[in-house]
Amino acid sequence: MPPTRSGARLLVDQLLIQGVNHAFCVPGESYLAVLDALHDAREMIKLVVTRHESGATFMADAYAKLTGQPGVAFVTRGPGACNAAIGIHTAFQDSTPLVVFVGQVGSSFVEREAFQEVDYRRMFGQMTKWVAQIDRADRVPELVARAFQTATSGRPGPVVLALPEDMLLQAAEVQDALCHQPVHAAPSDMQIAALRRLMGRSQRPVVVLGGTGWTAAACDNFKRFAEANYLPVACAFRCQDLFDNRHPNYIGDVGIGINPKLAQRIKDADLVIAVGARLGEMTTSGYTLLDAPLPAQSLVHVHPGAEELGRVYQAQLMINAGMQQFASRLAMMMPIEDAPWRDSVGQARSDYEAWQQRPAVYAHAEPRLDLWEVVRILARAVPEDAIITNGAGNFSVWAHRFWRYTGLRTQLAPTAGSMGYGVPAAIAAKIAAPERCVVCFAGDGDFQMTGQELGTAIQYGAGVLFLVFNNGMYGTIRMHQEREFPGREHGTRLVNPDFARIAEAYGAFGATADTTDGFAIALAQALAFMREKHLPAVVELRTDPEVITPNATLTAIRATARLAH
Ligand SMILES: Cc1ncc(C[n+]2csc(CCOP(=O)(O)OP(=O)(O)O)c2C)c(N)n1
Ligand SMILES: [Mg+2]
Repeated sequence: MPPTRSGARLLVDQLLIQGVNHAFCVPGESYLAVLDALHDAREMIKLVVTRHESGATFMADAYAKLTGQPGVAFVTRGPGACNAAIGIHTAFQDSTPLVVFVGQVGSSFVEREAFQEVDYRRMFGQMTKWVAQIDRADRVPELVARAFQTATSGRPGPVVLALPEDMLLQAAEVQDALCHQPVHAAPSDMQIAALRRLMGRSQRPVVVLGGTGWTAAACDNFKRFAEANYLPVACAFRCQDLFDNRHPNYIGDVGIGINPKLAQRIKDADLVIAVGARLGEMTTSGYTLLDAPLPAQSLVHVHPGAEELGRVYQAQLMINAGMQQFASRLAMMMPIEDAPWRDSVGQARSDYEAWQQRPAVYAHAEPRLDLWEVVRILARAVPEDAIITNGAGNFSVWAHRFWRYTGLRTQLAPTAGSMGYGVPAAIAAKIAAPERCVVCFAGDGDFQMTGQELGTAIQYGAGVLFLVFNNGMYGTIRMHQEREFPGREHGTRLVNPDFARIAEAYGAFGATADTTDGFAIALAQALAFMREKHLPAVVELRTDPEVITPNATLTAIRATARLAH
């Protein structure tokens, strides 16, 4: 007979079986019993207490992206669940395996709109792979195992499990579950042969890598395939770490602010091989690089989720496969002989390198604080496997366009475009991989969405470098405003605090830079502080609000828009 255990103890025992060693939470009285059971498991499961539930779910998402293991978060009922929602939505759009446990009212009060009562099935129905409530303690092993199985298999994603308070205290005699086993489809011989045939007929192929589920071995296998076939390889929006950006076959990222030459190259291609990418709005420049639903180019779409294939694009060849399964077959595929596109890789690479030169916005005047130089100075100062995180905003373009991500798990960024992601993601990365250097790019708006997690970074000794690009506004929206409604700024200006002093108040290093040289000095001081104290540092960059993108000033955008209107 299995021992008698409470629902809460059963839950924590299942987490151990599922291989969980980190969980992120904001506590709530609704799941006190779980906290108590986690107390006994504290040597095995590190519980990271955050300042806001968005921090908990963003950290769990980043943890999963970085480690390849499902992220776990605990949040309390209604208000906690609402705060957590942004991380769940992000995990859904980013295909990140996540298991979120939410407190729930006791079963005797259910359906009375009791204190903080929400029906999570309706609330999270559209932004999770699965949402359920565990009503009986003896179902805990089964349902927790299914949560991990669902989150990690096929196209990964978030699962929410609600925990009625009385269930956590109920006693049950039930056996433990087994550890989950992520299951992924593999390509058939016929599909690999069909791919080779399409390649054999092509003159101008382009590859786009994206999505999740990649491993170091999968990336390596893919690299060998690309090299053997002289293929130009681009990466989807915010998936730039799937292929070493320094590699001669890497030709840039397909996202916001795409290199126009790369966009043209994709439009002119006769074969697009999209591997792992969802081919969403951002990766297709609003469904224009590939016409929807039937692209002009031949399309090979490889995706771990069967339901994703044919959702929008009617590909010539659809392959439902996990990245590891697909890439290992590619590495063994006989290369195409005398590939006619062989010499075009060099041209595509030159286009990428030209796109990384000093940008147009700085062509005429010497800026006081040169963000292009900032990226170069940073690249010289940190190890090549540094992890770069960011949230959403125009500032992130400086990282996406000018940073060279050196390989798998050097980038943590929300394809969902969630502001506030970068700060908690960086902290989670440092907690998960303390030996790595972690740098967060944040806008002034972006930073203030989750900047309070600086407290979490201090508490857990997460020595992360935060760069706050302060232009005194929600710049992205201002840019769109000037394009659509020139000269009518409204609701996008920000009055900001002194970010360096905020950092110091938390016990972090703080400095402000308003010149390029000033940045170099502040960076050196920040890195020295982080090395010595193992605590975070914040460097605020007072940027020129006119420099709204690497391509254009606000004034130029306004003037062009006025002419057009
Ligand atoms: C949670 C969330 N709220 C709102 C938006 C819409 N949005 C996208 S970028 C942006 C402004 C970002 O401002 P900031 O971080 O200062 O960066 P900047 O564009 O000024 O460089 C806003 C409000 C969003 N993407 N996510
Ligand atoms: Mg800003």
